[in-house]
Amino acid sequence: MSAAAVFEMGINTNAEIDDMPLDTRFELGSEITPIQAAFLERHGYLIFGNVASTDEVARINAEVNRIESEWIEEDRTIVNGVPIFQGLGLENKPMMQRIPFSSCYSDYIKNFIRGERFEPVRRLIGENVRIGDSEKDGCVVNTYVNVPGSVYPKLGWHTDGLRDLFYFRMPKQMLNVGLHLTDCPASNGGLRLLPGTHHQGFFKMCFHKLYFIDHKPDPNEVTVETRAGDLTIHDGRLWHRVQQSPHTGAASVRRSMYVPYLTDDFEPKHESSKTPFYHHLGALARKLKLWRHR
Ligand SMILES: O=C(O)CCC(=O)C(=O)O
Ligand SMILES: [Fe+2]
Repeated sequence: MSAAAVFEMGINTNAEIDDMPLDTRFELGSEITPIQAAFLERHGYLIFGNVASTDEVARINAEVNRIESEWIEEDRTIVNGVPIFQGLGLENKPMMQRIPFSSCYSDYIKNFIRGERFEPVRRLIGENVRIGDSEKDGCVVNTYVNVPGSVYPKLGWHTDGLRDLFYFRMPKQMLNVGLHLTDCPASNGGLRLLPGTHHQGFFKMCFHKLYFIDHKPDPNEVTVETRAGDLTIHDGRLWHRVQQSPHTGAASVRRSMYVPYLTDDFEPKHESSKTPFYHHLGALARKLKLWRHR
């Protein structure tokens, strides 16, 4: 293709994106289309509908529930140096609200996230990309619920590049891939994104909002409505949050699973891995919350 033709294609793609709603649900095919790539570049995220079937979602949820019961039984509080968020869920029963390294404890999840349908997502991230089952926090499952003993009913504004900011470096593009395991209409809270903020500079990425403390809706935020089985991709530099459900009990439950696609050096964790200091802070905050509840 000539340079002029490529240039023209770019102009047409941009014009098409101007007309697309911010909550467009795309279809995940065998490749990421130029429109999808351009939408991601412009806004910093993509929403794909119906990536996992109802049966697959049910199976993953069953696996997560099994891991949760086993860990409750074992009184496990930490995996590879990463604390599990432990709260009290429905009927005031112990609940694991953030399960790290899930794919190390479930062959089904481990194989599922390596399925052919995710190849275009993996290739979008880069050629030399691997799934880090035992790196960073592994494949994390978040379960939000709004009950008095919950330590995780919502998540304040943040970017996922905070760790880099501590080292005074601008995070490189990192794409976070989330599989949604429950239906979540806007009326049940859920994921909120601030489009285009992945293009902001270092200063705004540090100070645009108060990390994790600020929960206030932003007039420019986009509400991501998901059905169980949808997949989202968001740029790690984008500001986002999880809005608390206005419902309580079972109606407020929302579950998401984030698959770690990594490109940096292989750094597996193990039982004696040190707890990163920000996890110490979080663990303290959750303890205080539960203590106040008791
Ligand atoms: O639950 C979600 O969809 C978002 C979770 C999130 O932003 C995070 O864990 O950093
Ligand atoms: Fe996040």
